[in-house]
Amino acid sequence: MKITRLKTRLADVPMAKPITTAIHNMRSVGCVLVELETDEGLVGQSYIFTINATRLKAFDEMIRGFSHRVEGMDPHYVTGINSAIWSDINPTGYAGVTISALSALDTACWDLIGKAANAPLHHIFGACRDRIRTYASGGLWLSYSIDELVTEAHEFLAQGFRAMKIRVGNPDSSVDIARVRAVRDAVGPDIELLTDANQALRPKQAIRLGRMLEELDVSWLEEPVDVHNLTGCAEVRRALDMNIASGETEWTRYGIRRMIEAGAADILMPDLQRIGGLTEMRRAVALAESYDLPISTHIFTEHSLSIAGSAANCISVEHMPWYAPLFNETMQIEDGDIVIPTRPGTGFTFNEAALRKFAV
Ligand code: SMN
Ligand code: MG
Repeated sequence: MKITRLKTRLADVPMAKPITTAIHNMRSVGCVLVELETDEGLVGQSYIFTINATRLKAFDEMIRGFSHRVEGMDPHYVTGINSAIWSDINPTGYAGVTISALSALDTACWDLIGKAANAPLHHIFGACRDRIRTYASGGLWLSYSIDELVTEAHEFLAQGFRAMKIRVGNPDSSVDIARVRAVRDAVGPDIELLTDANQALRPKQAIRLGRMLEELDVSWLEEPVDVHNLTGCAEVRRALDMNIASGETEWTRYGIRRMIEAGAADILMPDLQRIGGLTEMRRAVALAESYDLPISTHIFTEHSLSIAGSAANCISVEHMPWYAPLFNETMQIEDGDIVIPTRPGTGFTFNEAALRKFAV
């Protein structure tokens, strides 16, 4: 099988209403959609995203700049393609637009490998499970009132979720505590609550907040401090009984390695785009496993399910509904789990009508 053409399209999917975290203001999800056409008629698909579609063209340009690395190649040689792009980006660096481009091309190759074998990728990687614990993450934003938080928490329960993530990181921690307490009271003791501070806190403030969150039986505090402050994050981790989850802002397995070496997280959260695609994701996950550390994948839910189905140390996936409008297939939630699809490749294909509707 040979890749005959790299094709990209841009889309911008508006959110139902604007949302905020401690550091993000989002009103839409911009995507570069990548397709690798082949001489066998199969098409490998993947995508990367930018918040509010900013700088989308720069990402598109970087991806298309690697057309010579995929066109004419057999996608089964994905590790070789990955290494060639890795060498190409040496002068530009191993973060940001370069690694995002690598991610898109690598994952599209894997989608082709699955489609050519007529098998889901977790079977190809070596499966360990057919379903994975998930938590509702497309909500409970920092911008919501307490009434909105409570209403949405009930909606998540009705949708089949048994866990959900609340954004925290208000300058006044008592505001965070009142909000988390309202959700805890609404959902009862059996639902798992997670929190994400999106790097907003100083270490001492994070420790204080964490101690109060422990009283509300919160399972993890995510990204408590600035991403560059690994020492501070490790300090928070050592001071709390509660788990620290982090890693979404790290690039490649080397970012994950730095985080592990610093002792900065109990649960690592690799992000498919920022890690550099499924090849690099599997390396990062295996690295975490060699330190007996669990992982929980960050956003990119549909395209991370093959990792969840094949990595023994994957404890959950973040359920982020942003990209769902782009696909023909929907994620199936049952009793708090996502059923890992057995369709070939990633198991998700672009919906042409949606791509026309959201085209940039
Ligand atoms: C998050 C990431 C990207 C945009 C908004 C929110 C958040 C998460 O950190 O983990 O979902
Ligand atoms: Mg986060």
